Amino acid sequence: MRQAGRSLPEYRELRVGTDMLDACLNPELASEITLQPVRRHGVDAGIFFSDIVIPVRLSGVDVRIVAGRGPVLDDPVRTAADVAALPPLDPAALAPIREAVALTVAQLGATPLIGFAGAPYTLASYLVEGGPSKEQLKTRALMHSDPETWTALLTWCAGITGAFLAAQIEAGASAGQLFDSWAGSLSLADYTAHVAPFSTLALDAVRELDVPLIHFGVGTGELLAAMRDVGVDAVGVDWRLPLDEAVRRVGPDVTVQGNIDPALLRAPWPVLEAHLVDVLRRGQAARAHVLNLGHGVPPDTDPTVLTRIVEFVHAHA
Ligand code: 1CP
Repeated sequence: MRQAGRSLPEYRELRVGTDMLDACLNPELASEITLQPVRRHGVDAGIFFSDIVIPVRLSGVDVRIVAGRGPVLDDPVRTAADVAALPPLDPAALAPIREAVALTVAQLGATPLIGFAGAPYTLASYLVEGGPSKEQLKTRALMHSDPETWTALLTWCAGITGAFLAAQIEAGASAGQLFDSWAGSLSLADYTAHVAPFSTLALDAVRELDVPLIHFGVGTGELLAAMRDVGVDAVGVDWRLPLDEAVRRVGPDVTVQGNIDPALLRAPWPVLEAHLVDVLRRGQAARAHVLNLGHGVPPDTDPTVLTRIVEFVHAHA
């Protein structure tokens, strides 16, 4: 999950003087950052340290990550000509990603590594808006006003993000998670007609690699069944929807992932413990449950709380 464990002092220390995307493209550094929270917390899987905009950068688009804000582009992509000018991704550019994953998997031993990528809609929202945006108004306007440009843009995003995910799985990642973080802004009708087909297309790049696929978004309670239908083994659920209700919505043949409320990481332990018990109990409605947070770890989280959650779950689940 977003910035999972990257609240650690050892992470901050390693990152001093290195730009975020440069850190992602340095195989030794990316591997070491991936391993830090696994070592410290004893979690059952690692998530690869990278970012959803890495394949955009590797295609040659000028995107950077601004601290405290997120991905920013000085030249947003808004017209048919802008989309036509998007460069193809040279597969050779993914070499540092393959190398970082291979290094990491070698050190993780029996602990699996989760690879990930951004879904086409969420990626497109950064390209069109030029940065983080609450409701993606320009993006959703483009979807309806210029369907041809929309199709070209989302097809480009699906191609690069599918290649990014495939590179990680081919190099040894044991599962793939597609993050459509901002899909919760969409109506079910828009999601189904204008977004889901491109998420399916992105995942087509990895289907033959035969690893479990997870699909996550924020505020996507109304979209969960449609997100399942792009062809995944698990859906991620944010903290808004109880897991047993999520299971009711997606049916018995899907694993659920979630959904500790990140706000409760700062609550007194007995409050957090009661929440964990509730999340674990509701998760039993599913055929299988991957426990994690309902969204990212807030950067000011006390890391000892995360370790305590892992210990509690290992003792009680
Ligand atoms: O958790 C991890 O460290 C794993 C690696 C990871 C992942 C899975 C990072 C590193 N980013 C992501 C995915 C990601 N990136 C998503 C999807 C998941 C989610 O919803 O959180 C999104 C939307 C982004 C875009 C992004 N990158 C943001 C969000 C901005 C916004 O619009 O709200 C931010 C803040 C970044 C920067 C970033 N990416 C990752 C880290 C550790 C950071 C913080 C930068 C830093 O430490 O300097």
